[in-house]
Amino acid sequence: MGSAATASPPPPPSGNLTQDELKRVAAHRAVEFVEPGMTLGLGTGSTAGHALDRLGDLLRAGALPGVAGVPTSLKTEAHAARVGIPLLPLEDAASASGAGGIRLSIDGADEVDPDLNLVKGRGGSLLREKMVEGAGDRFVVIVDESKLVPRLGCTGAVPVEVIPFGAPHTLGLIRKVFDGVLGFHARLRTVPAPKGDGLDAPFLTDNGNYIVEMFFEDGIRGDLRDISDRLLRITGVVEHGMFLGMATTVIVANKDGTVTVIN
Ligand code: ABF
Repeated sequence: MGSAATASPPPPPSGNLTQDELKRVAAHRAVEFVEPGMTLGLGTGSTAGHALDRLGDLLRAGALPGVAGVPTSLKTEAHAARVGIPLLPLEDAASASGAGGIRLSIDGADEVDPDLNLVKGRGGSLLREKMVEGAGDRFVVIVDESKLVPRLGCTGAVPVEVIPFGAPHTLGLIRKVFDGVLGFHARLRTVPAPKGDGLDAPFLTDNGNYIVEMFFEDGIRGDLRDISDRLLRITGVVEHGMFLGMATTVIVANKDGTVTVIN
C-alpha cells in the first residue's frame, strides 16, 4: 500500500544499541497494538515520545483513521499536537459511547518489578498518568531493560505529589510512614531558580503541586498496597508514583535489540 510505505518505521538499528534506540524499539512494538478508531492514553517521557512520533507517522499516512488520544501531561499535549494526533480531554474519552473509552494507554516507566508494579513520575507527570492510564482498558508499558528491578525504589526516587499548602508538614507525615526504615529519606523536589540567584525553587507539576521524593537504600520492602494506602490517607498527599497492578503488558527492549513482551 503506497501510503503505508511512508509510515514505515526506520530500519532496526544494528550493533550496539543506545538506550534511546532501545526505547524506540519498545515504543514501536507497542504501537503495533493500536487499531483504527481507538482512543488512546498518551504517555509522557522520552520512551512515550517515540510512540507519539510513530503514531503521528501512521496517522499522516492514513493507516490509523479515527485514532485520538488523551495526553498525560502538557508536554505530551504539545508533542501530540505537533505530530498531528487528535486530542480529547479525559472526561470526553471516558464518557464516549459505543466502542469508546480509552482502549489502550502506552507509557514508559522508571522501574518495573517482577509483578509488573511500576515506579512512574520521575518526570513529574504521575497524577495525570495514573488518572488516564487507570481509566483505560489496557495499559502497555514500554521500557528498555535497564528499568527492570527486583524491588520498587531500587534505582532512584519514588515521587509523591503533594499540595503546596503546608508541604513541609506533609513531608513530615510522609517520613513518619517509614519511621525506622534504614536508609530512608525524603525531600521536596527542587529546581534551580530561573534567575540563577542561587536559590532553588520547588518543582511544580502540571497541576500546580509539589513533589516529595522518597529514597530507599535497597528498594521498598513490605506490603506495597499497605504502604500505598498509608500514603494516600495523608491529607495533603494527592497521589504517589507507585502504579500497583495497573500494567497489563510490559514491552522490554533488550540490549541486543530483541523484545520481550510480558503479560
Ligand atoms: C513517564 O516517563 C514517567 O512516568 C516516567 O517517569 C518516565 C520514564 O521516562 P523515560 O521514558 O524518559 O525513560 O512515563
